[in-house]
Amino acid sequence: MRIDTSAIQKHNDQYLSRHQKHFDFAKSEVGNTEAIIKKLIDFQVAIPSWALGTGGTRFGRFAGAGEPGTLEQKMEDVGLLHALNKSSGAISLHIPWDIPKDYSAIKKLGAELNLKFDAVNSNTFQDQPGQEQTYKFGSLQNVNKAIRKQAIQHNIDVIKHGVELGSQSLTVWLSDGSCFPGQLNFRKAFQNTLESLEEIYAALPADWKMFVEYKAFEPNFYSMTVGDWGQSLLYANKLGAKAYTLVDLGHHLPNANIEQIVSLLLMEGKLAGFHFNDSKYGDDDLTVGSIKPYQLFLIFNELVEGMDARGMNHATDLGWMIDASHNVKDPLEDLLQSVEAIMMSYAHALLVDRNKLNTAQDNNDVVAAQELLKQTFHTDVRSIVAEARLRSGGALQPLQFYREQQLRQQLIKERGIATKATGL
Ligand SMILES: [Mn+2]
Repeated sequence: MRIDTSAIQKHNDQYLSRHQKHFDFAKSEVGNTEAIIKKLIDFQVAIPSWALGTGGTRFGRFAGAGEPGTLEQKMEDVGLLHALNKSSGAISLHIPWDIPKDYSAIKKLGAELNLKFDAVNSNTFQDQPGQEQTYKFGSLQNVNKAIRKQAIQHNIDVIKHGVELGSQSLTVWLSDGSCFPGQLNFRKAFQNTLESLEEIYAALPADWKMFVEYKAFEPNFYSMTVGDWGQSLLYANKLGAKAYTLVDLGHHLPNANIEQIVSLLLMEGKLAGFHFNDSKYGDDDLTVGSIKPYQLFLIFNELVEGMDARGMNHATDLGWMIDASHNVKDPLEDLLQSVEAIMMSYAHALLVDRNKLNTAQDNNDVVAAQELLKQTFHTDVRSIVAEARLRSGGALQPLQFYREQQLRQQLIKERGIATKATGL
């Protein structure tokens, strides 16, 4: 399904005068609105191909309706999001759930929908039908060389798919680890994993990056072989200049200071990018900004500060992606909410008066430093984000538009009720 641009225009006309009032007020409160809007327009957040269907838990999955059943339909869903918010101009493919059958047709569809192909993601956390070796006891870490070889080859195949589509990075997330004390020799598991990653790294094209994602626990509950940013950074440093650490917000133990982790990884030039989500307890995969919006702002504050310190391009030098699951919501509505939360946090971070903050820090003025961040966080930036969308041709109120136009009902009419997204 494609969005009729005249419908967006009509929607915007309806909300324009109210928007203008809010935006005029924001402009009077905030000094550098134009520079912020330009950065917001450039900023794009990739949508993973597994996020377009209803997720589930280990207890069950309550499927939604009108889910995309094919890669083409998933791309159309991302295209729909992008048409509304103009900030979702990339898709990240999961292999083997979404293997393109016809590369040139998929590339053509991507161009039509204005979508880039973000990082490709390998999967050695589950066995596929007909697969020779099992990953029950790990993949790249496995004590059995034949199993490691199979997992290495899979990653190399994923790179090949990515090359065909114009992706430029491979994300490796391993579920490898152990469930019980004594099960694994930590050192051997690390060494096996490193050697396996080295073989994959050797297959990377010159202009590619490898993202090593870490996770504190689950599916293994005693140890994870890439369990935290320290372990990921060890691998990335040993692998070489094209390897980086990827931060997934949900992959930390409770109350970890993620903003500090981000700051130091940036300092080392080893931050790959982000998987956005939110959590209350663990890897809850909730809507971005739904539980801890202040933490999200603090993370963006460090991102902007650290990227500026290194002269990096906010939009292109790191990978930005949502990695969430929607168990009780329409995935598309959830994704619109998530992207909006990201854009607002980014806008807030751009608003921070760096000179004032530096002065407060240099003077040990704790209250002034804290107040500066707190006041910035409470600035209403919704109309600034909406203005960026408006100027790019998006909808002033994407969620409202989605509901007014009954887009899910249209998708159900097109695809049927009992469709199932691949991989879910
Ligand atoms: Mn992730």
